[in-house]
Amino acid sequence: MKKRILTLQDYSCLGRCSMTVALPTISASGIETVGIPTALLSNHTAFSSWTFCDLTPEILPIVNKWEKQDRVFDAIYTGYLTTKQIEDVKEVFSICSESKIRFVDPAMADNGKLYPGFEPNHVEAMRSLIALSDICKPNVTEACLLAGASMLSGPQDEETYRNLASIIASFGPEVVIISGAHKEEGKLGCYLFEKKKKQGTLIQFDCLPGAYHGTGDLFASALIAMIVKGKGYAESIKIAHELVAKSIQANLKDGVDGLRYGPEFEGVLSILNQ
Ligand code: PXL
Repeated sequence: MKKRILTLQDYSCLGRCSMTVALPTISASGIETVGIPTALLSNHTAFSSWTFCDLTPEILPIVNKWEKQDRVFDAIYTGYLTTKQIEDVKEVFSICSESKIRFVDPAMADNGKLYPGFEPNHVEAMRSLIALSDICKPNVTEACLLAGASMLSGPQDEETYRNLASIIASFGPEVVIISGAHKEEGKLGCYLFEKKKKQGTLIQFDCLPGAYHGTGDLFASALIAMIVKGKGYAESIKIAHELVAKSIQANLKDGVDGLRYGPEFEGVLSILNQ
């Protein structure tokens, strides 16, 4: 049976992120992508201004229109959501309850702060969504906010990441993957925590220069695609990282401003279908 992933996140027309990254990335892995755009923006919010059309009223009618067999997915993957959309997404989880994996990327903060437009109550709402997830993939900033811990930046020891991940796992998810974790300068990686094994591993890679918007979405899309393809968590993390690293190398080669226009992934997607 062909595999299918349902993803719910915004569609930002300009600046690679969210849906414009998820659709091609998951499709390139050979998995069908069913995308519900939760909002339409002219561009993502790291630009100086943007338009925003809220598509919340469409979410439940879309899912309710589908035949019963069309509501079963190998994974439901959520990304950037507004605070009030979280309740609707919980309802989608319930309607599509026969789906195998609920994968939540909190997509709400980076570099020590919430993205523009989010209030602190968003963190609480996101915690309630994470409680229903099987796999949660926060970055370090999001992990600190979700765990209610003080904000961290720079290298940390493994124990610190383990504490954050186990607090988040205690809310519900079986697996927590903290991206951007590292214990050495010049490295960047992921902390992988599996509740049933009661332990975690830090997987580190070399850090590339520059600042990029949308790499979290690229990483999350590739990660869930590889997990659905049946690769193990550590291998999925390595492949997703390789995709991000090769995309950044393309930005560097072409001199493209990755902070606004995002990771140049188009030429390297083939690594996902091997
Ligand atoms: O990459 C996360 C993201 C997704 N969608 C929108 C964003 C951001 C981060 O800023 O602004 C609209």
